[in-house]
Amino acid sequence: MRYFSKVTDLGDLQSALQEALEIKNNRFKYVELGKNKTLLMVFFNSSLRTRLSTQKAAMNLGMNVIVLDVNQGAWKLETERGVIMDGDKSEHLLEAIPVMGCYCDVIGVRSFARLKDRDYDYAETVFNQFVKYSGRPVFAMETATVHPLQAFADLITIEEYKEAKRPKVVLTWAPHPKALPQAVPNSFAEWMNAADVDFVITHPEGYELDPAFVGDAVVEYDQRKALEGADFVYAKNWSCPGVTNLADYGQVLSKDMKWTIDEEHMSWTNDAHFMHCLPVRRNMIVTDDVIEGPRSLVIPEAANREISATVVLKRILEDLK
Ligand code: AN0
Ligand code: CP
Repeated sequence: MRYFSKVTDLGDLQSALQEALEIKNNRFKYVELGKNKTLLMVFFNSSLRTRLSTQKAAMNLGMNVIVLDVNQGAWKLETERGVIMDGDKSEHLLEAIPVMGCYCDVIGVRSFARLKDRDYDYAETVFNQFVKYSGRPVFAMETATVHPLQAFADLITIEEYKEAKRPKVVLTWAPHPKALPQAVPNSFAEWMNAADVDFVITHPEGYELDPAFVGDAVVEYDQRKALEGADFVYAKNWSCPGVTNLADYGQVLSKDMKWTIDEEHMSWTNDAHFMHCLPVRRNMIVTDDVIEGPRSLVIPEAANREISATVVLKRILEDLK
């Protein structure tokens, strides 16, 4: 594997899941694979889990790790071509990327959606420049439109905790004070569509996700109907994807607290497990009682980020030229 941003990059998903569970039992099995190989993690945005779990994954594989926080100490980077650089940006991404490639063997990139221009975000302009100009394998650590390491960790978690052979999984929008990207729900939808689950998406009108990610999923606007019989409730906020109205792209259209997941919402489900990728705003997305309750999986999900990243880095290392 040379690039990782989508579920099909892993090939057969069942084999990838099996590999994840094997690695979880013996996470240092491939510790020789990354000897004298260097991972560079480039962050344009904040992170707790991705930073720690991906670094830990690289250490499981015997790699060296360099972390660059672009906004803390590096030169400010221009990302557009053709701009007269007479402002505060000292360096262009088109030089910075190949330079970064000189010092490492593999690159992970975190670069969130700007939520201003839908075409710019959905073209994955920043991530694709790393693919094109770094000369290195590149993987997504949440890009403008996808967060595949999270979706893979979530799928591993569902596999571990499911009680039915084909569980019902519900992705529900929940309120948040600020505009957030669609990367997490996009990838979650993409991965659930590829997995052996019954998948339902629920959100207020106007929050329709990009059809490329929704695929054949059932979209149910009545949150209560959607949650009925659910085995897993995956809550997440996202801003307007601009599918039905492009002018609303990146806007907060609703802060309706009736969508907050509380004990009453959970009582409509089949004693569902609660999931969220974190970081989460309590009592906006989910109440204290639900996130602290016995069916909450938020910590196991975070723990599985180390496993998803170990599988991805292992596969990239195996194909290094
Ligand atoms: C980010 C998001 O919603 O995409 C990162 C989630 C993993 N969340 C925030 O910025 C709060
Ligand atoms: N879930 C997740 O990616 O968290 P961070 O933003 O802390 O990395």
